[in-house]
Amino acid sequence: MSDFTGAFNEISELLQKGRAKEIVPAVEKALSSGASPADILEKGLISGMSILGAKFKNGDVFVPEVLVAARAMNQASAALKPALKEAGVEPLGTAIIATVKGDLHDIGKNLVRMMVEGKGIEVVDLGIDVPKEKIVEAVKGSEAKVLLLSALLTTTMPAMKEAIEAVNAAGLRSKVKIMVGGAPVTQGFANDIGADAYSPDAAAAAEACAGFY
Ligand code: B1M
Repeated sequence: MSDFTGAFNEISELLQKGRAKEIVPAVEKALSSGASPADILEKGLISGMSILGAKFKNGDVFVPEVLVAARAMNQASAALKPALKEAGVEPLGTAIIATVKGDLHDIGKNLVRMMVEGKGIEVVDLGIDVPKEKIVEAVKGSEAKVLLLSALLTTTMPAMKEAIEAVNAAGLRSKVKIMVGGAPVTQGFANDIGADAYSPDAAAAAEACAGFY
C-alpha cells in the first residue's frame, strides 16, 4: 500500500499558508496517485485547519491568515467533492443545512453538506448566519426529512435551541428530524434542546443523516 503521508503533509502546509492556487493541484495530484478522498480531507485539510486553529487560539496567527486559509479550504474541498460524491448512490431524499444566526463559520457546515451529499442525499444549503424564520420557511416549503444545524461559537449555540423552538411553534416538528453539530456542541446539549441527533464530525453526520431515510 502506498504511503501518502508526504502528500497529506504538503496539503496541510498549503492550507495553513492559505495557498489556494497551489492547494487544488496538490489535492488533484493526491487523488490521481490513489489517496482516498476521505484521507485527503481528514489527514490533509482538517488536520491543517486544526493546527492553524491552535495557532489562532494562542495568538500566533490572526483573523486575516485564518480567512485566507478558509478560502483555500473551501476551494480544496470543492475539488474533492466529485470524488467524495462518487461513493454516493441514487438520491435518497432531501435535507436542509444551515449555520445558525450570528455565526459566520461555514467550513464544517460545507464539509457536512458534502459528506451528506456523498450518501446520495440532496442538500438545500441556507448558508451562514441564518435566522430561525428562514429555517422555518425552508422546512415548510420543502420535502426535507432532516434539518442539519451547525454552530461554532458558544455564543451562537442558543440560536440552535431557538431554531428548534421555532420549528416546533410552526407545527413542523413531526416533519423533520433535527441534527446539531459543530465544535462546541455536545450530545448533552443536543438532548437538552430537543434535537433528534448529534454528530461530532462530518462522516458521522452523514451516516446518521442517511439513517433517517
Ligand atoms: Co472563528 N472561532 N471566530 N473564525 N474559528 C473558532 C470557532 C474558535 C474556537 C477559535 C479559538 O478561539 N480557538 C473561537 C470560538 C470560541 C468559542 O466560542 N468557544 C472563534 C472565534 C472566537 C471567532 C470570532 C469571534 C473571532 C473574532 O472576530 N474575534 C469570529 C466570530 C465570527 C462569527 O461567526 N460571528 C470568528 C471568525 C472566524 C473567521 C471568519 C476568521 C473564520 C471562519 C471562516 C469560515 O468559516 N468561512 C474562523 C475560523 C476558520 C475558525 C477556526 C480557526 C477553524 C474553524 C474551522 O473551520 N474548523 C476555529 C478554531 C478551531 O476550530 N480550531 C475558530 C475546521 C472545520 C472542518 O471544523 O467547523 O469544527 P468544524 O466542523 C467539524 C465538526 O465540528 C463537525 O463536522 C466538521 C467536520 O468534521 N460539524 C458538524 C460542524 N457542523 C456540524 C453539524 C452537524 C454535525 C457535525 O450536524 C448538523
